[in-house]
Amino acid sequence: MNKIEHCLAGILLLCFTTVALATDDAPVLYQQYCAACHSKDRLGAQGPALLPQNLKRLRKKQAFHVISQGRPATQMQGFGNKLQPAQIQSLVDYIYTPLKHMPKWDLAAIRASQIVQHRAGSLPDKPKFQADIDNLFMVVETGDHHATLLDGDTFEPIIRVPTRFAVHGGPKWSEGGRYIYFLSRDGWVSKFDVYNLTWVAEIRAGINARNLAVSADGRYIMVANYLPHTLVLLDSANLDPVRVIPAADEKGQTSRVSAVYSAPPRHSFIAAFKDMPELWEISYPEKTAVSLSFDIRKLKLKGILDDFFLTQDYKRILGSTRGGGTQVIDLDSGRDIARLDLPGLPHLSSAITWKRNGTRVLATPNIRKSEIAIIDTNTWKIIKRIPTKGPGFFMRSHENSPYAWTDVFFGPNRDLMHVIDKQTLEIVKTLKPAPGKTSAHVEFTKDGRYALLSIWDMDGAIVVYDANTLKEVKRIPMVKPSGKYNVHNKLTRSEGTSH
Ligand code: DHE
Repeated sequence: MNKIEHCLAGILLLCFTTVALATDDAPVLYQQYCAACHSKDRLGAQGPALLPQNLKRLRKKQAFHVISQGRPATQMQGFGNKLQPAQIQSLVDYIYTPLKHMPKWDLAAIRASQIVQHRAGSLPDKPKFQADIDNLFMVVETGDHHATLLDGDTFEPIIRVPTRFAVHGGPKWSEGGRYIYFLSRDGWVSKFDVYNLTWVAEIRAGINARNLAVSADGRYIMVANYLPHTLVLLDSANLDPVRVIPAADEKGQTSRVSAVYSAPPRHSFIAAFKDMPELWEISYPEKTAVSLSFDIRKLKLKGILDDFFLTQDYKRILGSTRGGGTQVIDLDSGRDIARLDLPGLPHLSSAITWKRNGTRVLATPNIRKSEIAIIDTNTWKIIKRIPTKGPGFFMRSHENSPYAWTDVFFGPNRDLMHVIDKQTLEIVKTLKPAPGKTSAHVEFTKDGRYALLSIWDMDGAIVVYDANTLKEVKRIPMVKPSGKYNVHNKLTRSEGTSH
């Protein structure tokens, strides 16, 4: 090829690329820009399903804004610098078009997906390694979809195993730390036998799932789904599906499930919904019960709960709506007992509590405002708003620690971590463990002596701090370690961690 031909070929290639990029053929654009996170058939994967049924609360105008600007508090980036407005509009119209064939994900489909590698009872009942089981951590490494089992005394990894794609939320421990259950965004529940360091069973409970909860007695797993609109109850032994509970109101209008949590003292699961103002309490039978009845108590609310927090005694629930407004509901009477002035979007599922001046205070980060709100849980009054260097996502403490840790997850200061004195309610130190890299999600050892912090980076780490002197003790390389979960703190429902 001579120089002129080379130039012409270059111009042609440029024209072709421009034409290809300028296409407003929505299905093509979708495959190019959206499919990697939302799946090629729009059923959701790491990102939510993009179907009209799932977008009920998002007006088309807002969807246009989200595609061009991204969505705070999610991994959704903006495409305004890559796509023309007409192309964005064609994508909006495309995602609001119903699928020609809505896939069913019923009991039969769930059952057909089940994989049992080792049946319950077939593996030894003794750990294969030496460590205090009560002080183990499971670290989820979302960077390359792995999980690391960490010894909480030596801070040495015991094993690192691949997980399903995009595990989200906290994996849940059960039976004294023998088993741990993971959930991926695309609905896979995976059971890991810690004693034998192996996966034992898996099942796909939904097409797009939110989170899972384990019953207090360890016998049941409840999965909250976005798609389909269901709660799925599994028998924990081999993850056999027991029941699919449609998430629907009395008129048959279905809803995505916001989340489900276990309420051990109540012997129940508590679920809230994204598209209907209801709160469900699903009780499970005692071990000795003859019949398998799962009663559902449905409370009507004044507003939708997108995110919520259950008090330590499981008597009250504090819930927030993305559109604004935080309500306190008494779980026994179902009554709305207080309203809180918490502008922005308090991240209540990350809230923690502690005792101060004879009362129990609740502290919540806010994913739209640079503050930590401190609330008296007797009066439900806000007693302090602690200004931070940016909106935060997670918050943690421990019964034995004088400090509460909170990240600055969003904005230019995301490499900072504030340490707050739980009595004076002042920030006493701001750490910068890895300049330029997000530092987030702290979890304590079982005695509260050490705090483990994540550096959310492909070249990331767990940084271990002495929780009293706030000095670094150790750095363990990890691949974007999103969260870590300590057996003791989770199973004892420590006031300083999420449940
Ligand atoms: Fe999460 C927990 C919802 C985005 C990382 N997140 C949870 C839980 C819920 C939730 C309901 C509690 C689950 C549990 O542990 O039982 N998360 C949401 C959202 O609605 C939101 C804002 C939007 C979405 O994309 O679904 C969202 N979450 C994210 C992220 O973008 C994060 C930062 C990265 C990721 O992995 O996707 C993220 N979420 C986490 C983590 C937890 C979590 C690490 C566990 C917290 C804990 O310690 O308990």
